[in-house]
Amino acid sequence: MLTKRAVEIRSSEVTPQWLYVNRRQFLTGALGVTAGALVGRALKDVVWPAQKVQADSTLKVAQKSPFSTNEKVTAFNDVTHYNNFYEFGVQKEDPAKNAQKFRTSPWSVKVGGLVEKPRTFSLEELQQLAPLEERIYRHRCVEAWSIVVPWIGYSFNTLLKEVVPKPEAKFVAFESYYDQGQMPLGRNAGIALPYVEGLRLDEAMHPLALLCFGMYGQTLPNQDGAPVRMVLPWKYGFKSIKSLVKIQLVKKEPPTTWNLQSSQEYGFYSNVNPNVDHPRWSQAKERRLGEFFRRPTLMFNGYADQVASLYGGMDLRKYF
Ligand SMILES: Nc1nc2c(c(=O)[nH]1)N[C@H]1C(S)=C(S)[C@@H](COP(=O)(O)O)O[C@H]1N2
Ligand SMILES: [Mo]
Repeated sequence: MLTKRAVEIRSSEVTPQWLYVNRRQFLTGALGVTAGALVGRALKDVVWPAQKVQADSTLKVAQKSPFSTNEKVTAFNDVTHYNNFYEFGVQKEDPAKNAQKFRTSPWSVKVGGLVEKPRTFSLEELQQLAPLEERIYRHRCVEAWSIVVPWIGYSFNTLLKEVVPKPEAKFVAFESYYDQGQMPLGRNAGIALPYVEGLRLDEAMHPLALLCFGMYGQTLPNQDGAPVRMVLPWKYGFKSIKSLVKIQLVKKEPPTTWNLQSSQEYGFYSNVNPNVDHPRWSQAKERRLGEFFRRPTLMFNGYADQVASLYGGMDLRKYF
């Protein structure tokens, strides 16, 4: 069982000691004895905002998940330096460079639309809805590269059950954070921002759909979608929307960023399918980062046993 919640191990245990001592000296020097009488957290946020973002890294995992693959995990360095996060630039090495100062605290996620209990969650509230699990998933980008990542989070359906979808709700619409000030390269990304994505409600309810807060035992690096993202391992990577700020339950299929950009190339479903090629390249094989030879791509990225029944009776060439 979880001995300590993620939010409890923040700052004091994770902050390097020199930083912690300096901060205390700074507080005492600047504010004298009155500092202790003030609300510690609020004061800390005011006095030392940048430190808070950088030093919070360890994320305690309560349990390993039976959904994990036993394939070799991709090197942390590859997963954090070969990214798609167009808000921070369109080259693979751009997000690692340009997202370093992205402010991810404080953070909140607004959940509403066709639900009985609409609510805005702080990141801390969201993290505590369920014990955090480590799930080692394959991730397959539509561009035909892939990675294996030990993500940390819990099934997205936990959040849905918390807000209680109304019977009319049929789809879930997701939206990423967007701020031109912090993301100046977003203007030149060639896609409409904020980034939006969507799932059919039954897909969103599937236990494999992960609400993700971390990876490799740490909170998410900014370039990988801090502080909270979706991970949908049976779908092409672009469905796994990063830096989530808004979730709406809706009646109709919501617009999705890459489909808006080019509907012939990127469908709403975008389930990994080696038998349906992208108009401009084959989807039969993929390159795993860190490996030389390409490997065959698996139907539903290897998750067919779990998810194929969601698409029974559907022509997967039509609903690509
Ligand atoms: N907001 C947002 N989410 C996004 C993207 C993006 O550009 N912006 N890129 C997507 C694509 S194409 C992929 S493959 C994955 C990449 O996740 P990773 O960089 O953590 O491997 O994020 C997806 N989520
Ligand atoms: Mo992707």
